[in-house]
Amino acid sequence: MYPMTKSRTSLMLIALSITLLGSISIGLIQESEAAKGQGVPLPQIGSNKVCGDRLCSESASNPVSQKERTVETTSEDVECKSNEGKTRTYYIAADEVEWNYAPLGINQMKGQEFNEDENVFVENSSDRIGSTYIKALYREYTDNTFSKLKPRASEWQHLGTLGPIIHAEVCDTIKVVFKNNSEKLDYSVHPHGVFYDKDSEGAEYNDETSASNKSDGIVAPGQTHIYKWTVPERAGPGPNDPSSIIWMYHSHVDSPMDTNSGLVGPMVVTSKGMADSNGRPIGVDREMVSLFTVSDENSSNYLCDNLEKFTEETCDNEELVGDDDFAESNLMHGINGYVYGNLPGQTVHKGEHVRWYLIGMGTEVDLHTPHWHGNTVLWNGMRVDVMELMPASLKTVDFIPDNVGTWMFHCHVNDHISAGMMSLFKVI
Ligand SMILES: [Cu+2]
Repeated sequence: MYPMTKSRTSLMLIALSITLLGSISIGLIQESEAAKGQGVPLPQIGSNKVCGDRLCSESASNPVSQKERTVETTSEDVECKSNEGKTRTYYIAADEVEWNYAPLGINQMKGQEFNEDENVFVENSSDRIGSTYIKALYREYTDNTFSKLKPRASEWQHLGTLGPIIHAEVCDTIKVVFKNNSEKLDYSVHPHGVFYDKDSEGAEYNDETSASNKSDGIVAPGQTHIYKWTVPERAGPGPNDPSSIIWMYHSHVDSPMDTNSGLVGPMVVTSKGMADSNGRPIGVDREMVSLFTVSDENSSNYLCDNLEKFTEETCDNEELVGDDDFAESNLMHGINGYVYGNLPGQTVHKGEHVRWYLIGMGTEVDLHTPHWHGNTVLWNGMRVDVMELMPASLKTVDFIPDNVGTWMFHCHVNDHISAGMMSLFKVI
């Protein structure tokens, strides 16, 4: 190594001083921003020049939106006073129904009959179940007599196998009166995100609770349980979330079997003061929900019932039940329980504010990448047209459709495209 000369040492000291001074002044600017209660601003995304829609220009120029997009350095949790919020009551049953993954009977993505590869999943024969399966689904009723189904409004037709959407605002209480209408099987309702005591968790395990706290985890056939979930601030949108976020509820007696059987539903929580009287986010014109999952009908509670009902075989045929090709035929790659473009009701309007909630469920094959054609969405301040979902992922995106037409909305995983995890949405 060469000995350092005096003049070179002086130059390095000057450079170091300049660097240090620069760092200190940047630190002071950040500190003064934080001191104003604004948090430390994230880098600004986009600009008015390239942004053609409302969301984009708001994030670039509207100070309120800019504040929403900062990381808060101090937390001001909303304390919910008793009796402050509303109690929102839902009457939900687990009903055993026949569900057709392809009610149109064709590959609607192509407008053609199913081909040989597609018929692997949807064709019924003497030893293949086909596209219709017995499933257990959460369905909403009008009251606690559970005698009348609440009709599903047209805007929610696209929910498919999903249970009714539960809406609540921070500080509300959600009451789910649950009836298990299964003939033979125990079911429950376990929520994500919200606050619950042990008697409303909807899952039984070795948790040292007494018998009085265990009635929630296993609701026997014909029985009813009332779940009470409160909605504190920490169940609502965080600093980088939009005004409402997606949670879900599902049966948790045997979680893998129950969810493959169909018992999953969406739950949306809106920030305090940001919900209308129905608990829906103010300023959002339309909400959409999409569940991406490979429903493994081999691991459903109803495999044997389905074999008996739709084929000439039974579960006694162990060779068939253990056959790889048979198993593959029962892997239903669906969006809300529909394959190959059969999902109805995904219509949005040009220029309206759409909030699209995404749910992933399943196992290690359930790595899904929902992709919208023709339009882009905003997620956490980032512009994307593909999202990533893992099992039990819950994500919320916003967008304003600007491109009229009929577009694909599908999983971008190659295997899943081939197996039918595709749908159409319309911008009108
Ligand atoms: Cu996928």
